Amino acid sequence: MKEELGNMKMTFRWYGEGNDPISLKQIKQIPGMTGLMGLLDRPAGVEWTEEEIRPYIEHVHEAGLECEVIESVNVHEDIKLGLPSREEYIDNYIKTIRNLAKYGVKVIVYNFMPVFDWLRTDLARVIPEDGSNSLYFDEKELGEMTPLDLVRKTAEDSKGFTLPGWEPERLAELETTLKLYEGVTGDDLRANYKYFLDAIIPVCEEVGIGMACHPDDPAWPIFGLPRIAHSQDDYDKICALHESPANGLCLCTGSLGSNPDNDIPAIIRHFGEKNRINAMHVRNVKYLGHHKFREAAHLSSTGDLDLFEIMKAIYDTCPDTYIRPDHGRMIWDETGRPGYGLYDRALGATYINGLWEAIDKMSK
Ligand code: DNO
Repeated sequence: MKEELGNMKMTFRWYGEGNDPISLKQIKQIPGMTGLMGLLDRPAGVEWTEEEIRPYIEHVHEAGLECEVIESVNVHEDIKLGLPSREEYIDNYIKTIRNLAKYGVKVIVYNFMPVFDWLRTDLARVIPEDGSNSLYFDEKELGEMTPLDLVRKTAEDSKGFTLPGWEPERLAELETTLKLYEGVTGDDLRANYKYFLDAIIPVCEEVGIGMACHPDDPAWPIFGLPRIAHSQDDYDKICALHESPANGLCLCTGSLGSNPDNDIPAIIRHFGEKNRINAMHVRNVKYLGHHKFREAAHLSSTGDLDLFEIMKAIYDTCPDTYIRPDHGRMIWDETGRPGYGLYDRALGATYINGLWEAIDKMSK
């Protein structure tokens, strides 16, 4: 966790040299950008060694950027399922935490979603108003697809880019993994989660790392799998599994906000006041019907979330957090990783910084 208060840090997600068409130089040129939510392309369950971490972090520093947040260190399915083999994977997770801390990492973003991370039914739905495109979800379309169909479609639509949460090794064993989840309830998943947190959080406290659990996206159960992180109540339970500021959230406004029942500014205030927000993903969504939405530009008036109220809640209750402008639309003929182009995320960062400056000056 960061030590200084009242000093939000704007960061950018980057997929690494050769894996991201966006360069560190371009990221550095976005006004107010302090660093990355960075990642190493490692499969879930392995130790990230110092030999791998050191050159990566040095390379980011050479570009004039910080790397105090890693997104994500993925949690192996055996940990979520509570299988005996979890011991080895938890050991590796702990070694990774220790190794990352040695190189200045303060926050690790991760999730505890079974099998799938985020889900969409279209990665490039054209927005009729302006001809740009963005990620889109319609549960009716999902209803006709099996999990395997969805994986195939997502891979086809991803334009050759690996998508976060859709790493090939995770999906190779999809059918077997889905079978293992049969009969696993939300309470079972929470019990396995507690086992994991009880093992890692004391280490995080010792080395000064805050864990940041990302919400289910979309914010409701999918394919009958247990999902336990899509409401304030869910997160209250997660926080109670291991009481510590190191057991915190990555509050993603667009993921939680996919469900209009979630009052995002109120949820930020609730957990910000408890010192449990270790990272923020800020973006907007446009509701199109029941369990149907598309991602919008960050500007409040283009979607259904109030970004001013969101930034005000952050400013008032967790002003020291790390923020990244989350998914953007594809605009200006950019081609790239769906959700993770340069232009719209840079516009998003600038808008968020503008809101922050205004709130800060108005508050003084
Ligand atoms: C999607 C991302 C998620 C997030 C993970 C964190 O675009 O926000 O994949 O990185 O859930 O582990």
